Amino acid sequence: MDLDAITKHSALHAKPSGLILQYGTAGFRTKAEHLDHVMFRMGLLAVLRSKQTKSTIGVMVTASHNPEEDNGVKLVDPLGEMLAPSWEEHATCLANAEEQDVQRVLLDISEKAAVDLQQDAFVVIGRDTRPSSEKLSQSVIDGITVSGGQFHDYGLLTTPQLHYMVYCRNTQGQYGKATTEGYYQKLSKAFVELTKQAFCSGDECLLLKVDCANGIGALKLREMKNYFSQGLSIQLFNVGTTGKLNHLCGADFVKSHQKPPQGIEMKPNERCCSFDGDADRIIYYYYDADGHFHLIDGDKIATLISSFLKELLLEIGESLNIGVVQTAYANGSSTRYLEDVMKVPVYCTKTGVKHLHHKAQEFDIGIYFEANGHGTVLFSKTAEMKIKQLAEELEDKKRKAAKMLENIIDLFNQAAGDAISDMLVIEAILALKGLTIQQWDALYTDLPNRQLKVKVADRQVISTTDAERKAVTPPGLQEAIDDLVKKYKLSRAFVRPSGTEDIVRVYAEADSQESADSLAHEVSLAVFQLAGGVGESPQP
Ligand code: G16
Repeated sequence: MDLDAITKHSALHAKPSGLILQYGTAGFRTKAEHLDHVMFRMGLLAVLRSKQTKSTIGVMVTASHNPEEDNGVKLVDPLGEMLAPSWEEHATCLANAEEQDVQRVLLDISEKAAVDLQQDAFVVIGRDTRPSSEKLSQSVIDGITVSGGQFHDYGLLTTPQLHYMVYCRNTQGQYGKATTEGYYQKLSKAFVELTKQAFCSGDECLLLKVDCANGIGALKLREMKNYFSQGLSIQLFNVGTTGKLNHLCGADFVKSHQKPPQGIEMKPNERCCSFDGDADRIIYYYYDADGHFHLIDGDKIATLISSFLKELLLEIGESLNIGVVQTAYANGSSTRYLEDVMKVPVYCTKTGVKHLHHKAQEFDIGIYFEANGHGTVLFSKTAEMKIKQLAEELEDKKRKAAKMLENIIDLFNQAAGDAISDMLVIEAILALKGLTIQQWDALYTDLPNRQLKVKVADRQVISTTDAERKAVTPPGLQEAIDDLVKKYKLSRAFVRPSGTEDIVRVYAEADSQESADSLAHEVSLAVFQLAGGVGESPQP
């Protein structure tokens, strides 16, 4: 590495003085205008990580669900997973180093992580449709080239597509072909195979309306539509021609406001879904005949998938070990249903798919979904081999079930939660089981809940424990929450600092919507008072 050249180029991507950022829930995120130096430095870091792992590393430029003005960056590790925690620390150190310290920090990281600097490096880059993304990804490329790395710029990609590319490249194509065409072919082939015998009558069950959040999902779904000449008819809304990214639309908006996005025409009982800005989350919803809005979130997606997989395993007579992973945001009814009715073990981790993914790897079949619609299913190598073998050996109905499992393995993006792949899995399951969206929704009834955001001077004053379900600091906050929770029936509440936005998140659930709203509001006030709220105090 030519350290002098790096220093020279680094000065062209100067860090704004006093700016401190942290590698959070999903990488760095803040206003796009503050990110040029971070992008350059993440180019440098990706080269080091590539040299150390002797593998291709991914860099995704996106701020996913955040407003259009924000941007962000995250690194993707060799098997398509999120960056290892120790490297998150290196990323934070490098991003915050003052200009004169960049060389030293790079050498420190190389030494601590035993990076062989003579090793070749290869990095792949993807970006979302934000106006700032193209220029910022150019800064990543500057960082890669000046540190002697090779790269391939995929340009516009969904985040899960970039994870997929990295996984394919590091498994020498075994996982799939590392092109968007390869991705479309793999998923559509599995979908078509899986739904071959689906019972589906009338046009209704084939039509799905998709809110694309004015983001990359629209472009990629449009490309992919050509691969489905039959089987599924999708109609796209919020495709980015007029509206702003994630503004009044998209999965995060629908989930947190519990109402439909703007810009979509919904008729009663029509199946609709929303992607988020980089198409790694999906949420379903519909209006019933009485005009009531129903939200089907990540918890219900996990339940649908778990019950389908359990049925297939029962059919083939194989008892692979299944686990479902959720976070504190999981609706209490979903956890009870999974544990008590479906008899599936459920685990709770901290927010952030990196934590859920890690836990899910402990099972033969690890199903993980955040309530916000971010998730996927992981199959262990042993499970995959067993299923493949059974698909050859078994006969009749059992063989059919094993074949279905084989196809569903291919349909899931096992590198990361993926709105396109999850959508196809859900559509296939609904068609195969002949389920309407109402029947799916009726699996269990969600406890009324509310999520709020509180602005504080420094959100790091709040620290948590017990998978974020209890606040440790500031003093008195958890006691205040405990007292408030006691006032309501079937209630639960927690607070945590967001890792993607400069706010504190508040979650509350209770036996009625009124109680959930009121509890969330009271907890917000406690946060505002005890954790240094700024601006206007929370209004009911
Ligand atoms: C990211 C993470 C998710 C997380 C979400 C919110 O989503 O990938 O795992 O749930 O942020 O995180 P926080 O509550 O810490 O702000 P996305 O879709 O924005 O990448």
